[in-house]
Amino acid sequence: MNLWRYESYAGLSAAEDCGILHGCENGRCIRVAEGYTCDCYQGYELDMTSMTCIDINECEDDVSVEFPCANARCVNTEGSFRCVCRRGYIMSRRPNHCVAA
Ligand SMILES: [Ca+2]
Repeated sequence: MNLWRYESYAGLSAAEDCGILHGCENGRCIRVAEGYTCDCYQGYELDMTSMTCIDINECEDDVSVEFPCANARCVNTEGSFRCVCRRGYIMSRRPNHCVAA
């Protein structure tokens, strides 16, 4: 049964089990018709050339339609990002949204 096949491979991480170099670091190895691929964790995207999940730089303009931080500087972190309020601004209740102090 197809579902069982999928389940049996889901969650493999060791390179020798996965059949992919580095074994889907920052992701989950899944079996597909073509062989194996990596289902990357949130905040990561698959780099097809190296078949590894690499951090998404959320602070880059082309990633988000909207800049993720309001009145703040965007700092890219591994698997995520954070916003550092500009001088004279403090973090509001809205996530990643700074308001005038
Ligand atoms: Ca990031």
